[in-house]
Amino acid sequence: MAANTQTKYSVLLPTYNERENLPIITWLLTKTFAENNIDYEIIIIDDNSPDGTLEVAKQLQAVYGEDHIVLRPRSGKLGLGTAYIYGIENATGNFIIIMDADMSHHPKAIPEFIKKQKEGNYDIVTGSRYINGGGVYGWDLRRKLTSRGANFIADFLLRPGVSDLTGSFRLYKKHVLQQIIKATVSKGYVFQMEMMIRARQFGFSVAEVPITFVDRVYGESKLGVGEIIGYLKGLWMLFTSV
Ligand SMILES: Nc1nc2c(ncn2[C@@H]2O[C@H](COP(=O)(O)OP(=O)(O)OP(=O)(O)O)[C@@H](O)[C@H]2O)c(=O)[nH]1
Ligand SMILES: [Mg+2]
Repeated sequence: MAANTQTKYSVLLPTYNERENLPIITWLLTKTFAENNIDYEIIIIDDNSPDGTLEVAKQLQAVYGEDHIVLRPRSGKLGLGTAYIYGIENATGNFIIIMDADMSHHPKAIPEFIKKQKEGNYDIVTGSRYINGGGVYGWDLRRKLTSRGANFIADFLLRPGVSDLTGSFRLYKKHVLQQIIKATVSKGYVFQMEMMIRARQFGFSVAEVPITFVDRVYGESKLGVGEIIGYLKGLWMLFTSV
């Protein structure tokens, strides 16, 4: 118990049209932290979702309390990269957990991330779908191949030593994330990968934990040809510049 008193975890939860998913993910997060006696806050960064996600977030804050649910809404859809930066600026924890709000990332993995981090005092622990024990459920073959292909090409060109580069379920020491995010220039899917490349560049230690990724519970997916081309362009930029 005493070991946890100085350690606090800030979960950054960026949301855009997640009104159905948000109550479930919030409940699972609060349950996981409470059961494991972990000090935490959940920072919800909503970008003025047209589906009224912020109204749902306010109700959740009323239920779970302002010390556990922090609302940091923004006026429009400004993108994930700046949502994380805004979240970090508002975080009071010394560790940051980044995850999606659409239930693709299950909170039950968080205690494993924390355990792993402590084992080697790692700077970063990243959830991997592509190591033993991990996996992907609910995706069609096209989406699976796209994800595998994206990781394969990045691994081939950049040799980052991390098996899941495009995943976004990660635990960071706060100052480490601050430094990495400041150096990261990409947008879109390449963003998560660049963060790992920068981590290696700065010499930060990265450990992996297997995770099971499930396709989003509610809402439409947006991966299209534009995102794939954007990814390849970003990859090339990194390959020629890092
Ligand atoms: N604040 C904010 N959150 C966003 C934005 N775009 C996406 N998100 C959230 O970021 C997380 C990841 O986005 P997703 O849309 O799930 O991306 P994805 O998993 O690659 O694609 P899906 O197949 O649609 O799930 C989710 O919690 C989204 O609600 C944005 O512009 N601003
Ligand atoms: Mg998703």
